[in-house]
Amino acid sequence: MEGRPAVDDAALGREALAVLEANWTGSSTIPAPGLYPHQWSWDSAFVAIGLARHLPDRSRTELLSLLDGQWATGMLPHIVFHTPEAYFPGPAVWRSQDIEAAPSNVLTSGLTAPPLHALAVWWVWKHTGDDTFVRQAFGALRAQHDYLARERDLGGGGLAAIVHPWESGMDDSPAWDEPLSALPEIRYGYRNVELDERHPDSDHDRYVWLALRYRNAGYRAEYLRDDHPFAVEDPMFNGIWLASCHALAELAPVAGEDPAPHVERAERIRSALIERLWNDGFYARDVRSGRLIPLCTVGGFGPLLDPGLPSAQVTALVEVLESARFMGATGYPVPSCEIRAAQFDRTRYWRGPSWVNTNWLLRRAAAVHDLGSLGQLLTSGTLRLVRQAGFRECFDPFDGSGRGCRDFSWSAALTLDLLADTVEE
Ligand code: 9WN
Repeated sequence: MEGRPAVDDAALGREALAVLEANWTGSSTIPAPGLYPHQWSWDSAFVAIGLARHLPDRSRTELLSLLDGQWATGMLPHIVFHTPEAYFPGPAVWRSQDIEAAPSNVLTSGLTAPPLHALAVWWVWKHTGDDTFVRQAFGALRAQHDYLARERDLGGGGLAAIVHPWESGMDDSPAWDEPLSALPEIRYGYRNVELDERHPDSDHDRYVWLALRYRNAGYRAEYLRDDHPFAVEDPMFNGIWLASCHALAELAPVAGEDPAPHVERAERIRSALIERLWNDGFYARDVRSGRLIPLCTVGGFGPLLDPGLPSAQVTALVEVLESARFMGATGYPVPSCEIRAAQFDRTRYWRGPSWVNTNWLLRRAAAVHDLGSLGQLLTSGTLRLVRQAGFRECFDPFDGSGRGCRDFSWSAALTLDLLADTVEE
């Protein structure tokens, strides 16, 4: 299905629903036909958010089927393989069936993804008032957060570290160039042809090498702590985690649980973000070198999702976001890397193009901080992108042309949410 320019909001909404219908497998939504034939973790959370006001039953099923892939450690995998569809790296690479903590009834990857799920459950609850769903999901979400606190605080300062670029959801972000360049040069010579446009050989081979090292170490926490060569504290991953802690605190009474531990965790993450990643902007920290990575990407705005972020940080971040370094110059919100950086590339994936999911997250941040005009700019700019180019994976931030695959689920789902907002405003 090709997204044609949709003349009015109702037509755009119908096209979005048609894409999500086509990508629905019966228990979850694939990110896009062909390239992504399984269930991806944060994609599912975005789909559930987008459908909450349209097909809430679908949102609930989506999230619960993702939680089926959770490991006994609490780790929520970044891919759940519900079908034997070919994908690289697939189950034969991850070998979750050899891991005792992995579920026995479904195959998964061994990495995690940005922990957006508590926010997604909260979102569904807010729009449906379904307490039973909250009670069904709460234990798994709490376990996911406990896992991050217990096994991923590799820097020891209260933040969760990603151990692979795929865990950020922003695979080829130039923020990972420096930690990746410290790894040995790898040449496996095999790769998914479809990835060619996206990642140079050397990056993709390093991604696979890192994943295999972790797998060969049995996905052990001690290996991550002592030996794994890639560990980065990402402001977007942690900003999302913080927002999800607030969500869990609000959901706790519904599930008959104490909100206090989640409030305390949110405060600890906020302090750690400011102490460890703030330097007139939020930057990723390479835990192995101990250095901040001096590059401004869209990930640096993640902590804006925190309603308790001090106003000094909020003001400084919004100024940069609206400036000619980001959306002030491009015409479309929000380039994934600041445009004056040498690494900026308007055509390449997370190295420059705009994405509907990060626009939606920043739209959410604007709502949290009562920044009405910023929120409107993000909504109208994002709707202009999908109206003109269809539900593409990402977009050239200067001319709005579509990049990556077509009929991309989160682009469709979050469009539905933005359309619902424009009706409510
Ligand atoms: C690796 C599915 C996923 C998204 C990520 C996006 C991309 C995969 C890839 O696609 O990652 O997991 O093949 O590059 O970067 O955000 O979840 O849509």
